[in-house]
Amino acid sequence: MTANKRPIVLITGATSGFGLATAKKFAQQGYPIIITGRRADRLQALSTELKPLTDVFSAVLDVRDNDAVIAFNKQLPEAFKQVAILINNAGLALGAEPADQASLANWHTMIDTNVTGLVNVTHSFLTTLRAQPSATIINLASIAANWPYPGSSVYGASKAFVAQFSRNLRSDFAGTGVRVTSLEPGLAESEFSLVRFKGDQEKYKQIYDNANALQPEDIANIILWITEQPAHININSLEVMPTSQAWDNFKIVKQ
Ligand code: NDP
Ligand code: 8X3
Repeated sequence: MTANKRPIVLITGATSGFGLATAKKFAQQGYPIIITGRRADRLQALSTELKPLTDVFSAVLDVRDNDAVIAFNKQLPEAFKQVAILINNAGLALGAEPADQASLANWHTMIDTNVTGLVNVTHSFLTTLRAQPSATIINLASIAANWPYPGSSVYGASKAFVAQFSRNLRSDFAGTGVRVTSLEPGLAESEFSLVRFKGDQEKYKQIYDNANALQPEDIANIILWITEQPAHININSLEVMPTSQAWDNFKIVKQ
């Protein structure tokens, strides 16, 4: 494919789940896409699949490594430099134990990825985004940013950071061409729970069987919709759940 005039889309965590579905969605619509993640084999396969549809640049990138993020940005080919849509999607949960039983290493990995990684990529691309006539940043937060639940301690807190960071960016960029959205999905079927529970297939089945969970394609559709709103509209935050999911009562632990 040759370079086209649609805005260039950068997606972190495009090797699975929401990121993968979003890459496919934007490619089908003819947007030039930059796909990143840590798993080179998956990026290669996706790149091969999508290149007949659009311009694709893929790069192995661990968002936790700020030197790598800066080098990645610097070394983007000329045709992909003017990123106008940033989908900060890379992220993970690890474990769901009560806080006093949780692993500190897991907590650090979630903070390093969901908070520091997202900040690294955002900071690196802000100058480019500001230089576009119109730009959109979509940050993957979660319902866990808004609602506490047992076992969510650092995961939920990391997503609350993402949600508030998004609102603060919005404040900074009010009246400019840069739009910012905090996208806050609930239960969605992807490798998320396999990662969270170290590949435990039983647990995966327990969570998703008969739950009619959101699918990655649902999130990809929403992401495309957000970006295709007229330039004067900013979707600040968007919380989305499957109809099978809702809030529960406050618990009262009797003594
Ligand atoms: P998946 O596990 O399917 O995908 C996660 C993606 O993040 C993978 O492509 C993975 O790629 C990438 N990733 C993880 N760590 C890093 C890293 N250090 N550097 C670069 N990429 C990384 O999960 P989902 O698609 O479900 O999750 C996507 C986002 O949505 C996450 O931020 C998650 O917290 C959030 N979310 C998920 C929900 C759900 O229920 N599924 C609900 C609400 C929010 P690789 O391993 O190749 O690096
Ligand atoms: C993922 C949704 O409810 O598992 O962010 O935390 S939840």
